[in-house]
Amino acid sequence: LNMNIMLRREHLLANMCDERARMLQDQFNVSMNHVHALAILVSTFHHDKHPSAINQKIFGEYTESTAFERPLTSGVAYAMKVLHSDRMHFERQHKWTIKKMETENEALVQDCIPENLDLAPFEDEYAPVIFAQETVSHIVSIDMMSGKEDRENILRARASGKGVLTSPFKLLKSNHLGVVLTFAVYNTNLPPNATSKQRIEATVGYLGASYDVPSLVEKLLHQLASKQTIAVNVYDTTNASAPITMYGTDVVDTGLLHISSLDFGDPLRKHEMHCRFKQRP
Ligand code: WA2
Repeated sequence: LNMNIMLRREHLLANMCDERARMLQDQFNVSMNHVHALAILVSTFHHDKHPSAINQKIFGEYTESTAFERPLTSGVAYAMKVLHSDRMHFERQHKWTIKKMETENEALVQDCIPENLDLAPFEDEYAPVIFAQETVSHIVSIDMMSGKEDRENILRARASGKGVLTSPFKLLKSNHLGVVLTFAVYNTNLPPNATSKQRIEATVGYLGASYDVPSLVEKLLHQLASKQTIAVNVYDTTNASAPITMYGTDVVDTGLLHISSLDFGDPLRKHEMHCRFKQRP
């Protein structure tokens, strides 16, 4: 009998964990598809249409009113590819200068230096945000290539043509770890078998979505009345020997552990959901 109860407990935990992992993965996949569609929208109505049919107001309204299509995202934005030789022209046209991304510590130090305009330093190219959903309007004019994680994502997205994910990192104006999903936008109709060199050359910009993982997973789990029963942790396990906690508090060992795999569609990143009962039997 005791054995039977133990087995049932194990099954219960496995089912609950798999269900939650599947929900998270499905919701992520839904929003990823919609972010992809936004990249095509920008290509069609901003780059292929002269004059462009999109400006910040239209992008802001459209992305706000379709936000329900992108569960788990905290905001979407579009950054343009700008070569250094085009920087002056670009800045004059937009009537603002390209800013460098900075950590909060740097910001504190720089606040003490008068006349510091935190201009992006000279690089061969930039990725300033020109359109943003209201929720992430603070990144407009910031060069996304000046942030390590964003830069890596941009380089990988444009060479591959796929949606790519960053490792968890602290997003701007957020106190949580989050991840960024990026799709490149291309100027020509690239053949499906295009080389990465062709892709890089045809790149005109980058459509990205940010995910504030802790608050969004919290919201998802809240919908399932089980928070008193099981403790859930989500990890980025890309580096198996140094997993990064994306959601959940310190683990309390209560005996049983179930691990459900999570697939967020970027083969370079690995994620897992770990579930435990909050109480021993
Ligand atoms: N979006 C929102 N908050 C952030 C962030 C970001 N990146 N990076 C750091 N904090 C426009 O991949 C292109 C969005 C980057 C896209």
